[in-house]
Amino acid sequence: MRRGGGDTPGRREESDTVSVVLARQITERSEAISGWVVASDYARRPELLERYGERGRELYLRDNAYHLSFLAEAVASGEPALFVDYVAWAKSMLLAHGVLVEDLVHNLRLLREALAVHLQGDDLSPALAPLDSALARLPDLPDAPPTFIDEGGRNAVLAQEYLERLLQGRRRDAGALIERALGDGVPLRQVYLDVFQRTQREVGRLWQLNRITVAEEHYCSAATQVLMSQLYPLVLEAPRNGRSVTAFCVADDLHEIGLRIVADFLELAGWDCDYIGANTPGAALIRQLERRTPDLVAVSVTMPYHVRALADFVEALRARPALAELPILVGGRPFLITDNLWQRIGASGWAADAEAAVDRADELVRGAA
Ligand code: B12
Repeated sequence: MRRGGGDTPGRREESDTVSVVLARQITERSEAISGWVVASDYARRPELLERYGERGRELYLRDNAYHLSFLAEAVASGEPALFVDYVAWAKSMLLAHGVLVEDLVHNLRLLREALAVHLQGDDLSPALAPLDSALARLPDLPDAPPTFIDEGGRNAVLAQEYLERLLQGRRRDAGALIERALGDGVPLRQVYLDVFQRTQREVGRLWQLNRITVAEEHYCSAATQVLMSQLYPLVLEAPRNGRSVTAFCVADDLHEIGLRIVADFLELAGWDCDYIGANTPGAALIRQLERRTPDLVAVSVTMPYHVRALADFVEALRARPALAELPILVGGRPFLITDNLWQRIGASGWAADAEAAVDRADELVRGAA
């Protein structure tokens, strides 16, 4: 598995400009494009009304707005893989909610037609490439993603039992299980990665497949967050190494558990961490960084359509003379899907998980000194 990379700060490339302009058009014209797709499909295939009813039309419109938000980011960043991953997700999600794969195929083909009608520019190929990749891959994409708790994996039994207890609403028992495992010698870092990270991803998969409700997902996430807070004193026991980091998630991104694990691993390695958490506006963060400048900034993004906010943050930071050289370490789901996204947005490096993040953070700060 790729675990991370990075050295000197990169720059957004000139060649991105056409893509960024097209992506902006997709975002601005999303409502018109979605309306065109749905009206065309219902006009061409009257059986849709019979299959999904009047409500189906509303859901279809909503889904297309969602498709377009992912497409826009894949176009802006020149990473079709982001959209292919999204279509894999959408395929299994839609199947679990009774939508036929052939209808998704029609949908994507119509989106292609709609872009030709609604976008302006001499060369629309950067906008069409992610759609073409997704259409080509769609038949081979699995109907359901595989479990994250593979039998035989390190601490897999512990993870499975922890998840079962949470799904049964037995939060205290789940906590007791973790306390016992730590007492039996399972290292804290393994509890974080093998149990919390894995079960969080599994919970997401179960929600995606319509096997648990959003309330059950919230319950599991909240229980794990409480437990992590209870374990925090163990994190603070580590001796300090004299380095500092500010960690945050970009504006509108509410997924903070991954970043929190990264922050706790850095604390365990001796870093002083200003953990800011979810949904942080870039401008406010820059003001804070000017007042209290750390050795490193660590930024998390989960939803691909928030990658632009990160790209804008990087650009804004680099434009401030006092902060221009500050190393920026990035991570989160979009970076697990693509190879070069971190470079394209001008970050200094990326890491696939909290363990790799510590190594990369050390390298970046050593390199900057
Ligand atoms: C919990 C959760 C939520 C919670 C978050 C609560 C919280 N307090 O954090 C809530 C309910 C808010 C939420 C909302 C949504 N979610 Co959500 N969510 C999840 C879930 C189940 C778990 C996230 C998590 O904790 N993962 C575990 C952590 C440990 O993993 P990680 O984030 O990858 O972090 C590791 C690495 O990536 C890396 N890393 C992460 N950040 C950083 C930063 C740096 C600097 C570095 C170096 C490394 C690094 O290190 C971390 C630790 O090892 C995921 C499933 C999943 N696969 O992750 C879905 C998931 C991400 N959500 C999803 C969706 C669709 C949504 C919503 C759009 C749903 C909706 N319709 O409203 C919204 C969007 C909200 C928003 N604006 O951000 C989808 C995304 C699908 C896609 N195609 O992109 C997922 C994948 C679920 C699924 N399987 O369908 N969600």
